[in-house]
Amino acid sequence: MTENPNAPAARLPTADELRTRVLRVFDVIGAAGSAAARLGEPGGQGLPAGTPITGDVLFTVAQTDDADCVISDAAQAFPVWRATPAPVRGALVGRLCELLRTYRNALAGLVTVEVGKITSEALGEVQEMIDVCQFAVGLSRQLYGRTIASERPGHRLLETWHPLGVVGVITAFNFPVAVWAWNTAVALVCGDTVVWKPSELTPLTALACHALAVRAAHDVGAPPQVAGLLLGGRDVGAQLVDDPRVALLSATGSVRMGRQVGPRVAARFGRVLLELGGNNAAIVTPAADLDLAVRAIVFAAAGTCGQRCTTLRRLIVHHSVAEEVVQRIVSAYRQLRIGDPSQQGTLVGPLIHERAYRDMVGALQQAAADGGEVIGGERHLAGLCESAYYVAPAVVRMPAQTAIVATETFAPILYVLTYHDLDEAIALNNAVPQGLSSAIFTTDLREAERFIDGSDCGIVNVNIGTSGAEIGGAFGGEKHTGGGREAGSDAWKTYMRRATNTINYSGEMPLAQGVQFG
Ligand code: UN1
Repeated sequence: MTENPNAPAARLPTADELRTRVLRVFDVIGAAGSAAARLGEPGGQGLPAGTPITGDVLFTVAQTDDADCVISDAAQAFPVWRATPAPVRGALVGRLCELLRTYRNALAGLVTVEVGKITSEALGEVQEMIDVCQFAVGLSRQLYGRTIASERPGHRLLETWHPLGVVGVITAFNFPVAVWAWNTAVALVCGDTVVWKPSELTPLTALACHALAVRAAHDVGAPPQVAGLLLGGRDVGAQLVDDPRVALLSATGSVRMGRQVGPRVAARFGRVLLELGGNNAAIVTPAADLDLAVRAIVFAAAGTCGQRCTTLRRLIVHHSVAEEVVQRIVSAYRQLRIGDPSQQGTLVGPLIHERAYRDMVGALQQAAADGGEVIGGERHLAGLCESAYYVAPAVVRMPAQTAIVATETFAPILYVLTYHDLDEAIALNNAVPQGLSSAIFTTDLREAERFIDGSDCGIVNVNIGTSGAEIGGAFGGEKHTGGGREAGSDAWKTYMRRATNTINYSGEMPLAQGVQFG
């Protein structure tokens, strides 16, 4: 792939500058001491903490040497925490919310360095944590159970909700902190304690957020062990998967990971919440407002450099508007500034690592071999920095939905397919193994409603892209996406167990279903 001559002349920060930025964040959030205890020179023992901005390793982070001890601490804190009234538990999450708001810019800066998100999206990720904390504080007074009419006189039938125990949270690199917050804020008000195993690629943001959670606990007099952290590789994650004290394992990552984790937790009758891959499509009908559609499509497909699980990967356009839609996307893509994500005006930051780049190149080659016409996808800034992987987002016109189109490649590739009849478009939307997010662009109410009925995904949008969900709804998807739901709505129910209670206050002993016994 060749350099794009239109790429703006750019300078990337040096590794030393980025290191200084990271240390400043730990200083600002008041965690310099705890970070210093874990951060070492690059090349030392532990997890390499890198940045996709330059591809450099900035630090080595000490791994958790005794995962069992962290899980034990969380298990021991559970009886105290579950006995704490839910609104008082909410106070801890409320304090965390205040700290996140205070350090919003600093944390976003760390997200940018560690995963390469542009500043606005990094701020959005921190905002998502703040939003879910606010939601959870309200929830702490709304863990409602139902009462149900009993068939027997003098009997009351009701449901009560109880904490589960330790919740294990495994998160992916692309939302290094928001997904932890979705799970943790809700689990904590539900009375569970949490042990977090972040992606190996994002130990720095994890250290920072964990330090704030511990501080919030101290500030409100809660046991700090309610929010534990495990830093390490797969072996550490495996301990969380297999430990019988972990009542619920919430795991975000690849379908391959979910296939391993799901059955292992199920084998010990633990509960899982899986948030796996997506292969999200948007349909553009002849009745679409194209100005609106193109803006939404460009953000959903190229934003976050195509590295959201909700990224738009397939565009299913009516044949009558396909030419115009593709041209408008391609011309919008040409104006996206690609480069240092911390610089104002940049819209597309780097891919996370070389493997992601190789996967993108491989997918584009396969698509071309399948008869696809590839537009864009070139590497940028390689002359400036060989170890960082900046790419132009690609649009690929495909003759059909081939195997590569049905595969999730975690990179900014938008496959374009055309359709004649809406049923055919909805069938294409559904004809992939994953079922996370989907969208239709139309001003025709009937088309919109048919899509809401027909899409088999967990998220079905109208005149909105596939990504950028608000936390107020339940987030998650069907089929190979894993079926889990987290964040808002009644997703909290996964973090609690339901007890059905029948209370007899009658002084008689009538049996249900009219049974007579002696
Ligand atoms: C993810 O990519 O794992 O809906 C989560 C969105 C974000 C969350 C994405 N609110 O795009």
